[in-house]
Amino acid sequence: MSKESRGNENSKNEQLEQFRVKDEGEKLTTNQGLKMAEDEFSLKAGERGPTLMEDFHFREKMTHFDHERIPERAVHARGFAAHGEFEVYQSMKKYTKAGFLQDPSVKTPVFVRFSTVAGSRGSAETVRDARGFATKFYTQEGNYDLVGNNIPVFFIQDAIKFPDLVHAIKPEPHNEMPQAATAHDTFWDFVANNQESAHMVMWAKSDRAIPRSFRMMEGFGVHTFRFVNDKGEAHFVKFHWKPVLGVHSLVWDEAQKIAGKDPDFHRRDLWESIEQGNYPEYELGVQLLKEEDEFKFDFDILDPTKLWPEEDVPVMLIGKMTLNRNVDNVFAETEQAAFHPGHVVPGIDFSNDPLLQGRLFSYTDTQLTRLGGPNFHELPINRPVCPFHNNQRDGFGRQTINRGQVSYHKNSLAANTPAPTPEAEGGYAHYQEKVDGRKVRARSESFKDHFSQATMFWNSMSEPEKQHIIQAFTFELGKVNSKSVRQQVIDMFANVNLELAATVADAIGADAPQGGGSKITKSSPALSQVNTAKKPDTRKVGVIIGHHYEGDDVTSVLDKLKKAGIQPEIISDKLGMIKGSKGKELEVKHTFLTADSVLFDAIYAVGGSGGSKSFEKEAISFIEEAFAHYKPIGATEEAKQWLEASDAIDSPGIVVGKATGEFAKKFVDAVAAHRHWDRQLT
Ligand code: HDD
Repeated sequence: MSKESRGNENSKNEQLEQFRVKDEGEKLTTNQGLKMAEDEFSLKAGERGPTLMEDFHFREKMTHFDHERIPERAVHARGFAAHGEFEVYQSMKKYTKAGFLQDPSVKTPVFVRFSTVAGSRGSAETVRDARGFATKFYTQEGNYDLVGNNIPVFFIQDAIKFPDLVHAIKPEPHNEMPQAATAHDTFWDFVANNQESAHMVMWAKSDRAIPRSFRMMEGFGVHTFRFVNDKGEAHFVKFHWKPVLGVHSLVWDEAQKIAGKDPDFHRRDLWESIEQGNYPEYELGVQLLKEEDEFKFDFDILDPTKLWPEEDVPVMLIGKMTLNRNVDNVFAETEQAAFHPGHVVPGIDFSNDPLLQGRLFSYTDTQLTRLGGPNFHELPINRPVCPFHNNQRDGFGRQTINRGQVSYHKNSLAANTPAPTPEAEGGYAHYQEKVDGRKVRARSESFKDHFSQATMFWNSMSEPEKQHIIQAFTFELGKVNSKSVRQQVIDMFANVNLELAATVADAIGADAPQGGGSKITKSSPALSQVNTAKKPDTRKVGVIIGHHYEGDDVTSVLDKLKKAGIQPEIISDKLGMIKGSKGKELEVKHTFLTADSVLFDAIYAVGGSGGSKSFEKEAISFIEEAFAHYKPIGATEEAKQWLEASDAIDSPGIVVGKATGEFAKKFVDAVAAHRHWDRQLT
């Protein structure tokens, strides 16, 4: 196959290029191409008279504006996306015939949209929530969408309950509060009365729900899918995205403050990383299971509230995705992107997971309202890079000009084309799974254990992670008004872990659980973020330095931090240049007013207050906050007094010393560790 016929990583970009328009430097025209002599004043009967109906320019401009907004997504409304490419490490021919998983020399273009779930389009990004992780692979066999989340299980087992779940999570209908939060009565009432949610609730109250960055979270396809090879043999498969930078989270107090200080925190982080060439990378992992092993587990592999422990079914890393290009226009690309779990390619098929089965209906359906008709596949971002032909015609916004007389099948006038492709030649044929059953509205007995894996998740957490879960329950239930709902939740989670339920009960004034407890002792170390990759790369360090700084030359430390991939940014009381003692100049990027401790991964306190009390107060407050959020703090001997004033001394993750190479090395290690949980906070 030639490189052209296999496609290439630029094929989507080249396709989009046909639709890009540069307005800068051009003449202003109407949509009909008419150059206008005036764009500031409507056409009036006299300078002080009424506007005339004849003013087609006014009408066109205003009509377009009046219709600029489209409905936001019913869920996952707040999102941000980027382009990139995917390459497979070695051929997966043995398991799947999917074309984009065959040849390591082929790079497949991708478009990935990350999102929160509950909040509306303008809501803050660091709220406690699952994150969407939706990937569109533009393959030569059509678009393949992997529409996943950063949590590997879901709240419900059957898609028919999705509207109920979403109604319970969203702001309450009588007063539309709270925005982008599950800390309210209806969500917890749903949880307590739909106990299949237990496992995902544990994840959603863990650090996973407050990621540090889209670049530092895992993605999961959640459902069991099928890989089918060219011999027609199938394997069950679960998909994973593993971030190369590891999985890291914020702490809750920090996440809430960031929501106010920078509601765009996650998109800014993604956008800036790509602009700086720090391309986010994720490895694609698969867990594979032979068809005959379907019933070997103590849970049903069709149940989307269950994961396959990685220690039992190892994750095979099969490829890498790199996000390397920001969008040109958020509306045209990110907002108009339409993902659908039913967008598959030959070699990838479904399982009978009842949640997945329902999703296969919902996603195309929702686009009809959101994108205004059945032609959304023609929008530039949604077009496949391979040709597409069929007998579908017309509808709002149709762009394709289908030529010819025939638009039906079968026909003789066009020699029965467009023609189906036999499976052996690459046509999609559904896996011929044998199914046999009565029509019933029921849940399988094998779906009825709601607590074992929730307990396994709890057992797998480190002590700080457990404390965070307790705090999250305490916070959220503390916001629930109904005492009955609070008690129901306590009694429910007693089935997961008694200590968890009893501690939360005590904190929220509920009765200690009467029964419950779990016999499950299994844990899965892969679930704890303690065991993730720890790297200093792209971490932001706030460097506090004043215009009177006279100490060691800190530029060599800053250079060493940069060499380790860290991004030091200077914070001071005023913008401008700071002259160090050795004459080297540093540019101030933020002032105490525009920056905040919560927006950095670590603080490097240098000095130079010139005795100004207000400068020192600001510096100390930055340090205090970083300390309370378990962040690494570095300081020169001069700035040590600020640490002492903040009680942030002699604790893990605190590095004090002269601006030497040794200091830089220790500080880089402290930054790479992300957070220092063993710090004593008094
Ligand atoms: Fe969904 C959007 C992920 C269950 C119905 N979903 C949506 C998006 C993601 C997910 C990432 C945003 C896509 C984008 O960026 O445009 N959804 C999931 C996962 C689920 C899940 C991982 C469980 C495993 N979803 C689910 C069910 C239903 C839906 C059971 C309905 C039966 N989801 C939708 C939707 C959305 C959507 C209402 C809103 C906007 C859209 O589809 O395009 O149709």
